[in-house]
Amino acid sequence: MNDDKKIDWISFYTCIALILVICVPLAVLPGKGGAVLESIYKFIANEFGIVYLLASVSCIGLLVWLACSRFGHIRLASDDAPPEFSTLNWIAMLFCSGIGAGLLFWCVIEWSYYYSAPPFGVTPRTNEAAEWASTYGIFHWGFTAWAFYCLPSIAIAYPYYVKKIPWLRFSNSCNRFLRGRELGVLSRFIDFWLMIAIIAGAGSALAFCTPMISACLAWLFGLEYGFWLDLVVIGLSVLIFGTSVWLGLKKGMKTLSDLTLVLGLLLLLYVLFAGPTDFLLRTSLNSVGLMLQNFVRMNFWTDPFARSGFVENWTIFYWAWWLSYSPFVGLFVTRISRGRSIREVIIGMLVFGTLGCAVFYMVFGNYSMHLELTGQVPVTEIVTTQGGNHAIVAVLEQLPVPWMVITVFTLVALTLSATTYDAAAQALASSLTLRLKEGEDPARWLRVFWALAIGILPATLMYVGGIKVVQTGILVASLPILVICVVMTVAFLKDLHDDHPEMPRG
Ligand code: NM2
Repeated sequence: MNDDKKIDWISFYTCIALILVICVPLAVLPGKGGAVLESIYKFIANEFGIVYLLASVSCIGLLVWLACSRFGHIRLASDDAPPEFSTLNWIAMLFCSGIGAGLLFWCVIEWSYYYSAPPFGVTPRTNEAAEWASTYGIFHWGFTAWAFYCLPSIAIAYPYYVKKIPWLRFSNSCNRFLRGRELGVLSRFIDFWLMIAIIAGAGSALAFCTPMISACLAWLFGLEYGFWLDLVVIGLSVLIFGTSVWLGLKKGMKTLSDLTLVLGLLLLLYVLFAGPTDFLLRTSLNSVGLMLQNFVRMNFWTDPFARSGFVENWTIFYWAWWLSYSPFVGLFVTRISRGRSIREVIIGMLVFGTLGCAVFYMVFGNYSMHLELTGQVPVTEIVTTQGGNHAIVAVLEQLPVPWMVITVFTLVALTLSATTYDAAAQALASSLTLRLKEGEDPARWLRVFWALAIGILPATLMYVGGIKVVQTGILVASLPILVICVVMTVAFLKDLHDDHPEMPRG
């Protein structure tokens, strides 16, 4: 094996041991493990919820300041070489790395939850509730959420490219405080936690998406929807992203991301024009206005008097979910952003990331809402009685040539989740590789190993504990990430000021 790609065996085995320590008790005592996790969820959401809200606001504020500041034009590269990937490829990859098929699941049905239990004390199932319902999903996948991805990306990329730390690990971001102890307990703890967050986050994606893809396949091929079909779907996803990981970044992930982008755009255009175009455009424009006008309110809303649970159940859960993905997305974005400036990364992620998610919500979410409001499909009822997957199929079925729509929808879901796992496997593999030169991929076997491990482990967890366990896991896993993110931000800002004391304004 190439000596430059030496594996950090201690971390490797400790990571595996950690996964077993978490999974085995849950597998053996599913009920008990689930109950413990559930009470932890409540405790964190109630006691620390406000910290997540504060973090999100600070994160977005900091990024806007950074993009406008003299530091914005700092290039993330150690030489003058042009960016490694074209801007379009780069945007496609950064979108696809952090967004999985969960987007497709939630964008079709999320509004229905808000319509029946709206925020701000609005009366359920009214026109006002519908306006908020079509807006809140965009907010939960919008600027604030992407800020959680963006800050770690820059904080990891800066030490890697500018300070030339020769490996690409999550703990790099705190290197200022860990210098000389790169393989010490604290550094290793940070890198282990990346693992835990990936397992929790990836589990969530699998938990939501596998049944959705199964339901689509069951409809397409007239199969019986059930456990075995879910297993086939997991196998299929693992096969796709395992192959992509094996092929490497340029042949695998890049191709898959481009394919996802094209298929996704075609699907959106089809629904926009084959569906009620006028309604979709009106509701979308209205939501943009409503969100922009209430952006501050939505970010700062703690619901202090009514305590309806909306903030804890939705906003805090979402922020935790984005946070749990943020380390691996940060590592992956670092890997693909050589030659980009800090400003470009911020704009690329906040603007294009938000835009990408928003169009799915605007087109699919509002289309689905239209079906309910016109009495064609009782989406809310199907969601509560049969589950989101059936509601999604019932919505897609209404479009002209439904088999084509459902086929493309399933393909986009498969490729989107494959790209997310691909990025996660890359991040894990690079975290366990000592000395990784700029532009280099970690060893192939290690990437494939993690691709299989993160496909199989969350699947086991999911069937042992169910979605609730996975959701709870996300919140638990995200709390230490929140602390690490604060430390990394302080380290990053101190480094910036030390390295660029008197730069002219740019
Ligand atoms: N986030 C973006 O399947 C997915 O879309 C996973 C979920 C963290 C809310 C990503």
